[in-house]
Amino acid sequence: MKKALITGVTGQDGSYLSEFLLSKGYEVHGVIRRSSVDYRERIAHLEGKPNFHLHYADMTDSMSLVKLVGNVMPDEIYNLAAQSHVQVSFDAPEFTADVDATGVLRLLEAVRTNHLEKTCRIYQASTSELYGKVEEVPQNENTPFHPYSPYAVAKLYGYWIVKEYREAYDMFCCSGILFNHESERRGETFVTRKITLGAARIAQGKQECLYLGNLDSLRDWGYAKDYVECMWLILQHDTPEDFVIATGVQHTVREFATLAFRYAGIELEWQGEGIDEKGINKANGKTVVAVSEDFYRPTDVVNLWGDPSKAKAELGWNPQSTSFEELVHIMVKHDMQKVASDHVASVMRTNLAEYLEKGLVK
Ligand code: NAP
Ligand code: G4F
Repeated sequence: MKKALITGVTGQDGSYLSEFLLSKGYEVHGVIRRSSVDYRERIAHLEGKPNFHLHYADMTDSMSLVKLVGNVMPDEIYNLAAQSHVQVSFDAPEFTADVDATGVLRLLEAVRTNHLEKTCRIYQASTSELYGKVEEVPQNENTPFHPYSPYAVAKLYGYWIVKEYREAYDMFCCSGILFNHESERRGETFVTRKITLGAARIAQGKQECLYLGNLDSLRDWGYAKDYVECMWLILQHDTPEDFVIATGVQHTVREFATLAFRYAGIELEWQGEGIDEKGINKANGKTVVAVSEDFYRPTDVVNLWGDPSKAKAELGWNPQSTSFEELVHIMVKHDMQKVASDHVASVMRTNLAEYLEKGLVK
């Protein structure tokens, strides 16, 4: 039985990758951080399974990583842990660098300290944000990098230190340069999930208006469930190499919103430009989407479009197994149900509080 160690196991990708590796017969070890609240929602259904184990450690704590790697002795490591929000990286640049840049170095050194450099394969979660202020479209493995946020600069260090350790110490360590991938488990402050949840709430009368930033921004959005398979394929390849993982299809934030609202039962009409642009509900003339400068970034990456030819040819991966339309549909369907069940739960809580106060239940 192969042993995999996943950092960032509580995140969107960590949860899908755990499910994927368990289905392949792996013993899966995940890294969690101490927190005052329970944030293990995405992996709650895996806890208690015989081949699924959790360990406390932190990417900012070398000693914890050295001990962890020595205890688990993994065959494969998937380094998914990161401060992964680009806008937040402008507010917390030093922390972002500590986790997303130096953290990668700490993990590589933990592998060397435990003398696993010849047996343990390492996957680094790299990103299309490295292309940043893009120098060509679409972007492939040979496109020059131009990082355009503290997050991207930190991830660029991660990319280069992985390449350096591969060449200097002959380690099997690789970067997957993944373009945006989304799902019903996506964090609620990333634009896609913010839109699908917002559309669901507005459709069910729980919210009036959704405020967004740059509607013209272009992304190559795929489905996270499809992308975790690629992480595994990269480590099963004969040679350690870096791969671009993308769908090869590009859409604007506006197009994502139009489709999400349509699936939620609202046809949008766009009026105005820039900060004054609005998404109007055609059925009643109400403004349901507006632009707020709060969501503009000091520097924004606006034209990401990946070329997955190498992954297709060398890994046999299908970049379009889930289409853009299917992805938006999956997310909206999930969030329509979530908003409805949150409402039922909240009514039940209110009723229960009232009954307890009146002494009707004990
Ligand atoms: P995510 O949902 O934000 O998950 C990030 C994970 O990192 C969480 O489990 C988080 O733990 C953990 N983490 C953060 N700081 C840590 C620390 N100091 N020590 C240990 N763990 C820490 O991100 P994701 O979307 O799954 O992305 C996974 C990886 O792929 C990230 O490295 C991201 O930068 C990269 N990436 C993502 C995309 C995308 O579109 N999703 C594209 C390209 C690259 P808590 O739960 O405790 O916060
Ligand atoms: O959803 P986003 O926050 O994702 P972003 O910045 O592309 O980063 C994600 O993908 C990267 C891969 O390219 C990962 F490396 C990274 O970890 C993360 O998972 O923003 C997408 C676009 C941006 O151009 C942003 O300016 O949407 C624009 N946007 C417009 N309104 C908004 C909003 N973004 C957010 N988060 N919130 C808005 O209201």
